[in-house]
Amino acid sequence: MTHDFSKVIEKLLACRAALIFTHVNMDGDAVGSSAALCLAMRKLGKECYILEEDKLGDYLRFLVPEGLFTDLGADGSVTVPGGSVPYSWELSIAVDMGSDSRLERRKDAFYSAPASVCVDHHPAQGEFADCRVVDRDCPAAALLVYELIKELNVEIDREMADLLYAGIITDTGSFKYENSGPEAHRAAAELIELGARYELLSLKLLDTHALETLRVEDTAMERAETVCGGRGIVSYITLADLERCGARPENAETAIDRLRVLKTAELAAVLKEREPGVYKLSARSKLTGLARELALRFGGGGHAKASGATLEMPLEQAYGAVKAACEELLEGAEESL
Ligand SMILES: [Mn+2]
Repeated sequence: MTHDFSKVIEKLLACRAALIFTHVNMDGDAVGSSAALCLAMRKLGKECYILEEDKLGDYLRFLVPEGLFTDLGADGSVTVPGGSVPYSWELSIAVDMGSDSRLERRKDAFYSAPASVCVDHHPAQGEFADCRVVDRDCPAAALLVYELIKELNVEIDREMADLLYAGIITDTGSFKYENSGPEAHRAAAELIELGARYELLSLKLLDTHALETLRVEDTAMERAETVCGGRGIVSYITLADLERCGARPENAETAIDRLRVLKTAELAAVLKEREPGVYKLSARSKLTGLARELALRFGGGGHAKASGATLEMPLEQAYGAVKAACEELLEGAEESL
């Protein structure tokens, strides 16, 4: 898998300072790809930071060295650790971000730079940035960033290898998803040769959950209902549930994976209340693209088998609509399991 990074590289090399943006609610690929690129830029002598929208989840913190993140001030300005004047940068870099809607409050900051690039692997949802390398068939943004860093001739140290490996295992479900073809395996092998701590990373990223997360998963499980004779499974998690479990929104992220393993389920969906009356839909399908079809029905998108949407309506209405849509999609689709 080779991509033409020449224009992106031109911009990376031409700037003095850059700011990296990745999707809100960072996962292993978002943080892995953006932090590895940030470290590579610094090795090239550039000033570079990642502008966060929300704080990194606890389980990802061990991956990232101190001093890479900065956040948006209340007045919308960007300051960097130790600097009092607003940070000024010439290049905005988006990684692992399919749409500029995922910039949320950082949108003005992103477009305030004279130039912008985007390196991504989501199906395009409206083009943004002056210069783009987008490959929707690439399993992880970290894989694109790995290729880019090699082309920049930056030496990949163990810290960077860990970050890139983390991105790959996150987005391939530890090489279980359809997207984990030979490129992902080959890159993973190379990154292990460069020092990536694969056992520790798999353990910490994929096989470890906080007690609060297990409690939220249990809540979603207890309440789960099957639709279409067990071909679908749906559930929801409210803010009150999170409070009862002593949990934070990120503790609800894995509930969908618990539901998804139901033997007969071709499609799984979970609604997670983000703020009163605002529900994030997460959908997963096994062998079909039904997850994306479901998300599209609610104005969302994502990958064929893993996607999401946002519903702004009362819970009863949102949950009813999702159940009905699952039922309808499954009835219209041939049995896949
Ligand atoms: Mn990704």
